[in-house]
Amino acid sequence: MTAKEAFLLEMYELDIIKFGRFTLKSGIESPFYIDLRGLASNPTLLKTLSQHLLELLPDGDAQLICGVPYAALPIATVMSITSGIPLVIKRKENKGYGTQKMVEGVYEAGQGCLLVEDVVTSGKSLLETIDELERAGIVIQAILVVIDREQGGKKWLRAKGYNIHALFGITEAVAVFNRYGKLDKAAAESVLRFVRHSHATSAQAEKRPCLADRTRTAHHPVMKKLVETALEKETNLICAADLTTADAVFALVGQVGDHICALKLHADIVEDFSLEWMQELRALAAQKKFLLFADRKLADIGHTAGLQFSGGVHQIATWAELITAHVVAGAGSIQAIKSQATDRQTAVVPILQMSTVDTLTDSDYLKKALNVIHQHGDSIVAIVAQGAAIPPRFLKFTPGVHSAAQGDGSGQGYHSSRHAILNHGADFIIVGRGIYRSENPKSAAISYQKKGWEALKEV
Ligand code: 5BU
Repeated sequence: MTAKEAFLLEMYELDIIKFGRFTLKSGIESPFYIDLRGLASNPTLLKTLSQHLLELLPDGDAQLICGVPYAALPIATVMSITSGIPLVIKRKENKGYGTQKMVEGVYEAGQGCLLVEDVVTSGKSLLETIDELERAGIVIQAILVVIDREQGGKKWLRAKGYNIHALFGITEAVAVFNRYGKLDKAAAESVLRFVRHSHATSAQAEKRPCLADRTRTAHHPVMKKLVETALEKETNLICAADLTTADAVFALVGQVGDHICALKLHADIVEDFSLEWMQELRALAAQKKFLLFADRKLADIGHTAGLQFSGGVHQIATWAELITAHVVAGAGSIQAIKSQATDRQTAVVPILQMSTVDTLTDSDYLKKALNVIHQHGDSIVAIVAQGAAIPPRFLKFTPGVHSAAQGDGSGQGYHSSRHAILNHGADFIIVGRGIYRSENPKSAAISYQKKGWEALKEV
């Protein structure tokens, strides 16, 4: 075990890094929480940390050292004592009288400074401190951070030209905790997934139209129907009925039908699928008012995708109002659906970003996929995505929602419905096992319905 690893494990034992579900100051729900303020009361650990941070810059010739208040203040103080580099203190707020100086201590304009921070997330609060120091004439020589939450802040500051170093990245920390048995696989996956999908800020930055507005602006009849259904029933819940017999699907619909706006099906897992059964399901959907959604994930060349959509055993084109398609092969699947849904009875739901922890839908893929989506927007009503920003004309469907679990151990990653809606910008949530595996699917559906609808009103 390296000294750095031993230090990390000590931080874990002292609850400085915690795992679970935490709501951050920004309102974002995070699967981990870091609070280094407690470190001030542990002189030994503080000394070790200061040493590690100073070692990040072996040949540093800084003339000043400054900690971002408050958590990094004691860290910077110990670093100053250890290294002999004089400390300056940045005020959190202006005194409102006297010199109104924001930086206290003895310094001269033009001096180089090491800026110390406990955690970097978006980098915004660090930039505020940088601004104050620079206004006082201090030159930021390097920024030393204890933990990088890997949510873009370090990259952003580096792109702005700052020399920023982190002692640990959260990915590295998770690997260490996992290696030493402190974190189980599901929790580790949940953190990594959170990190990977942390496009949340950009998703939130673009104000999305509310459902009521969409009834006027809907560019596809299926979008209008879905939105009107959601508004009338006050639900943005899509239930994934991943059950393997026709009867089981029926039984589930009996329980949850009143609380959902769409029923998502994998027709190919229903052992006794028949078109007659589908007719009955359609009648039930009309009576209980929900849409039928085929999660077929078409991904082949256009010709094959067309046959899969309209032909075969399932004849999806005859019953599905929504169908998922990958764009990995280009626009072929979308075009095939478009050309066969001549009355616009079926709308396409392309998959942009998957919910799995090891999905290949990285930022490079997102860009290219969005290009395809843009070109065929008239037949698309919604996009399956997690935190990625999507064009506001489309609805966002987000699977990987569960109120209790963080993952399923087989790659699926979960967030709460609140997180999906408020942090990832979901308009509709897709819930499967959280409902049909619960003791009481009806009350589970009601709970997801209520939470989802309340969260949507907060957007
Ligand atoms: P769960 O039981 O809530 O994990 O089921 C989620 C459903 O959503 C399931 O039918 C998946 O096939 C589907 N899904 C998903 O989980 N993640 C994705 O990225 C996509 C679909 Br696309």
